[in-house]
Amino acid sequence: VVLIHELKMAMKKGDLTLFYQPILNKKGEIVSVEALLRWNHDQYKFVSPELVIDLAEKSGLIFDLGEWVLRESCHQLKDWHQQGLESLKLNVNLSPMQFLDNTLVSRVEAVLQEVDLSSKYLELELTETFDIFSIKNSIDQLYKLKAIGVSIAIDDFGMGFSSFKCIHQLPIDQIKIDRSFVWKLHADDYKSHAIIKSIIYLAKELQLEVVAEGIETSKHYQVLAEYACDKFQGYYFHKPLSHMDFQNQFILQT
Ligand code: G
Ligand code: G
Ligand code: MN
Ligand code: NA
Repeated sequence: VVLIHELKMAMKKGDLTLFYQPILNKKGEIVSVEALLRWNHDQYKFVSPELVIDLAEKSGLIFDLGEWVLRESCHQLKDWHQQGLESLKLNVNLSPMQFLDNTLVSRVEAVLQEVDLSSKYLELELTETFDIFSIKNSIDQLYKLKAIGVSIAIDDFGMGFSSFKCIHQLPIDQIKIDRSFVWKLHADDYKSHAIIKSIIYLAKELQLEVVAEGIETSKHYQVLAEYACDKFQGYYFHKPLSHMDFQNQFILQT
């Protein structure tokens, strides 16, 4: 309860920040960044984003927090576009709870308009570990988001209880293979190899993009590249970076 109050204060004071983790294509070019929430708490230093999201969901702050994350990251992306990274895209995590808000779609539209950012640069990630089907209107809202040109990704794919149902019934564009499968890609773990190959095969059949997350070693990368995964994300390439670090590394100073 104290923390919820502090989270409200943090939102006001500007103690929440976003980090950005690069996502690479097959050529090794950075094609997108995933915005990840960080809370710089005076006392506890870093509070884990899982806890922050959990608190926000329980307190109802998630609606405003989610909108803040979207607005902040879209502004940042626009800035990077203007600094020369014109084709960079943005991945933003959505809490499934945000679909309880019937104004979600119009809020997303309003932010894009305010920032003057085309919807084609925005990809919203929906975690598969929550039952999105249990929320009334969630599928309608997804179709509306898609209709305005936003892409939809299924995050943590394979960890939920309805992976195939999500693929079958939701208007998705991208699958993000859960990192737990990536981490088990040892030479002798034939099941992990089979699972990953199948996910990639399925994605191709349905013309969905497939991203592997949690890539930590060159071995992980090699195997995924061999299986023709489209995009790659993980500490092996880049950790989530502060906007300054991202800028210093990837934007040529003029
Ligand atoms: O950044 P990190 O890997 O520690 O994130 C941990 C979890 O918190 C991940 O599941 C991630 O999807 C989630 N997360 C991080 N930032 C956000 C956010 O802005 N919104 C939502 N809903 N989840 C987030
Ligand atoms: O669930 P989601 O994919 O949104 O989670 C993103 C989280 O994964 C972020 O908190 C990020 O810090 C973390 N992450 C990204 N790449 C790696 C990685 O290679 N290894 C580990 N352990 N975590 C990662
Ligand atoms: Mn994610
Ligand atoms: Na994930």
